[in-house]
Amino acid sequence: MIGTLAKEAVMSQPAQHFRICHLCEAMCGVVIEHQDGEILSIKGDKADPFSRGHICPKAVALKDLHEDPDRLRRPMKRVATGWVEVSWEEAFDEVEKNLKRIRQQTGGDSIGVYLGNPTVHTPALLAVPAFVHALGARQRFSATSVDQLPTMVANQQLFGHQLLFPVPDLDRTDFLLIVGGNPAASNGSLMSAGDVMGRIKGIRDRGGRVVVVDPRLTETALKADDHVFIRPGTDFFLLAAMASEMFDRGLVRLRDLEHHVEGLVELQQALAPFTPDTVAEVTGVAAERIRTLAADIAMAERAAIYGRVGACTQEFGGLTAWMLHILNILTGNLDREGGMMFATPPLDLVGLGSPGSYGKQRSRVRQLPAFSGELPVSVMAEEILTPGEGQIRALVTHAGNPVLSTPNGKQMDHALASLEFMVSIDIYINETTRHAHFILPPVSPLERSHMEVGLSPLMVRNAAKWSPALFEAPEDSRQDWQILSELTQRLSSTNAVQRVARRGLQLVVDQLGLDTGLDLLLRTGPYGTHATLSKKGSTPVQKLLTMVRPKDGLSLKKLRENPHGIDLGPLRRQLRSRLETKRRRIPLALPLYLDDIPRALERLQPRQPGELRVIGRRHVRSNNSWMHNSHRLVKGPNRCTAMLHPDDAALLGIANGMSVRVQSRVGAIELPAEITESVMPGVVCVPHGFGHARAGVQLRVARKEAAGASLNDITDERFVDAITGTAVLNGVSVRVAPMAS
Ligand SMILES: Nc1nc2c(c(=O)[nH]1)N[C@H]1C(S)=C(S)[C@@H](COP(=O)(O)OP(=O)(O)OC[C@H]3O[C@@H](n4cnc5c(=O)[nH]c(N)nc54)[C@H](O)[C@@H]3O)O[C@H]1N2
Ligand SMILES: Nc1nc2c(c(=O)[nH]1)N[C@H]1C(S)=C(S)[C@@H](COP(=O)(O)OP(=O)(O)OC[C@H]3O[C@@H](n4cnc5c(=O)[nH]c(N)nc54)[C@H](O)[C@@H]3O)O[C@H]1N2
Ligand code: SF4
Ligand SMILES: [Mo]
Repeated sequence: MIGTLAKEAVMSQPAQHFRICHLCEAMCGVVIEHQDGEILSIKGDKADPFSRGHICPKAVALKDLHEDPDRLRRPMKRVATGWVEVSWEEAFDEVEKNLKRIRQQTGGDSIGVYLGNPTVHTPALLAVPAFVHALGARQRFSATSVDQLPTMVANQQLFGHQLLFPVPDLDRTDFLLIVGGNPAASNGSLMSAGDVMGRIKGIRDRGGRVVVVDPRLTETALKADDHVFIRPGTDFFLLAAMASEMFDRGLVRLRDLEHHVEGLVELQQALAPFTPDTVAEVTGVAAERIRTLAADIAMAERAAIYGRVGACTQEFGGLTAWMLHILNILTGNLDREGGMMFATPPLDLVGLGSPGSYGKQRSRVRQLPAFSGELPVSVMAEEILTPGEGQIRALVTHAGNPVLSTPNGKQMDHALASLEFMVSIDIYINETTRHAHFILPPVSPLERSHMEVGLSPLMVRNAAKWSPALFEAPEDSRQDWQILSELTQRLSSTNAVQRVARRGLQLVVDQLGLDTGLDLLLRTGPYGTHATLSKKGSTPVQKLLTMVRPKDGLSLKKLRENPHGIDLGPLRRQLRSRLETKRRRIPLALPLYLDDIPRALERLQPRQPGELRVIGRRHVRSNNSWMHNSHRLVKGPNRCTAMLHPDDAALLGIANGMSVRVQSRVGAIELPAEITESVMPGVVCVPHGFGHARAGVQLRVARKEAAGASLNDITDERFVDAITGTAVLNGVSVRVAPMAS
């Protein structure tokens, strides 16, 4: 009795913690109510000016993730009998010894690194470049080449910097065209927008229009004014025909861009073969519809033409990403209010990061081009499996699951199993990390401070937010940046001069901590309290303005004082000062793109009878491959199904719910059929990120309740976009057959 009373006496009151949800690009503000180390509830933070109280069902997974018994708390070593916990010291020593040994024997060419998607969702991103440099890995890969690489290449080619992402000015546009994106499920991507569907609804409420181009009638399409079914992989044809139509009808209206572009005539000539009539059959979009769409967009006062994963990870991803930028330019909507604009983020990554370079290196086996020193992940398995000089013998993964996320997952599985040494910085023993020799787990996301550094150039409205850790990190634990920093120090060459020459920022992070590094960036950023870091192109006037900027500019202290975040206003025009291309012009007709047009012309054919192509699908309660271990998120009907049109199902003798086999060149998967008119005939739609039944995966809930099949066991590592090497994850040819019962 006394004991109970005493306990009650020390019980604290419930407290509120304001935080950014780091799970997707929407950056929602959440209010976490907690007491004595327990999370009581997670709700939307209405006082957050960016997300305005919006959250999605995944927010509650922050609690599940924190409490998940399968989430690793200690470094793990794989031994003959399974996994054992080891001390950080032993893990770091062994990792250092093995990586150095292999590097000494066969050099940096035999060391690979794979950076996964959550790398971008942790401020530890700032510690990554120095780590990769210290590791000396010459074979660098990331989720970029199964995602937005074509857009980054187009940014670099047209605007001179890979991170100059134009984002749709959702709050002011009159016309939004969404090509291959489903924000109702993804909550927006390459456009960080709290309450993205609320903002999209706002367009319609203002009398504007929203049109979705997608082979599936998606959740977003259902909320749009119009939906255009398109055959997978044919968006380039549609967009090129829209451009030709604009040229032919005199609808090209460059507005303020007139003096910023070159190559308009060559562009018009190159696109001439693609007209509404010539592309109607291949795209499955009627010529009249294409004409109307082109005219509507050209006439709209403010239009934003936006494309996402479905537009990038397809056969002509490079050309499609280029055409998306081109159409925004031809309609004068680039860098214009209500069009596609550049953010002015609190941390200026564009000023800090490399502009990017195309094709300076090629992959050893297949000669695919590198972008900014990074190779397309479609070649990673063959670089591990093909013997010879430069074969990858050791691999480091950070927050990545390439076995489920990259094409031909079975081959990747096999490749990882053959590595001489592998270390994963990760929180789970999953399909990928089960092959590692060591796993180094960071703390729970609630045990570290947070800022979305990597997403800062993508915000549809400028804002700044930072969250402190909610819970104290357990003793003897490490954050992602601390793991990376420790490895950086251990793996750097002992040459002191080289060490000092490392980026100033990295030294700050290593010596004074990540938050001090963030503070430095905020203070020297566009809203900071101090003079900007020396930046190309800043005029004396700009410098002067910076000097007289009021002292209460952005700093970490200011963000601490404003836990709901700070609004920094709508997007602003800035093309003139931002363009980093030669002569500060946008080259419209680059050979890189024009040279790929003959390949497209060869594909300008109608669909063969019976031809089936598989595309992907996302669900609001799932997140890539790693959030199926939350019972609350996976409960309910099986979401890992193969959607088929009723006409195709009838031809193949498949009934709803029947188990089917979907077969491609590289393999087959089995899963239930879901017959629905929401996919167009000729399309099979399967979500990615499932396939948890593989031996050794230690995700109890995912295995039991959501094992599913992995779409990437049938996507094909040989099928890539010719320009960028990006994996074709949408539009792979497949055969479908009912399973013998
Ligand atoms: N067929 C098909 N394939 C696709 C896609 C598709 O649309 N269709 N989409 C592609 C896209 S867009 C992407 S971005 C990729 C994603 O590809 P990946 O990044 O390779 O895979 P994820 O599923 O995001 O896996 C994230 C990993 O990070 C770990 N993790 C989670 N949080 C943390 C953390 O805070 N720290 C550390 N160190 N680890 C953490 C998880 O345990 C998991 O192992 O998948 C791609 N694959
Ligand atoms: N709930 C949830 N949210 C997420 C994620 C998640 O896995 N789950 N992942 C996050 C990540 S890493 C990313 S990159 C973003 C992705 O964000 P989005 O790109 O918005 O997400 P997807 O749902 O993959 O949308 C791609 C759409 O392209 C369509 N599509 C497929 N092939 C084609 C084609 O050939 N042409 C056209 N026009 N459309 C095509 C698909 O039917 C699909 O509707 O989402 C992020 N947010
Ligand atoms: S949309 Fe959902 S997952 Fe994305 S940031 Fe908001 S709450 Fe988190
Ligand atoms: Mo992604």
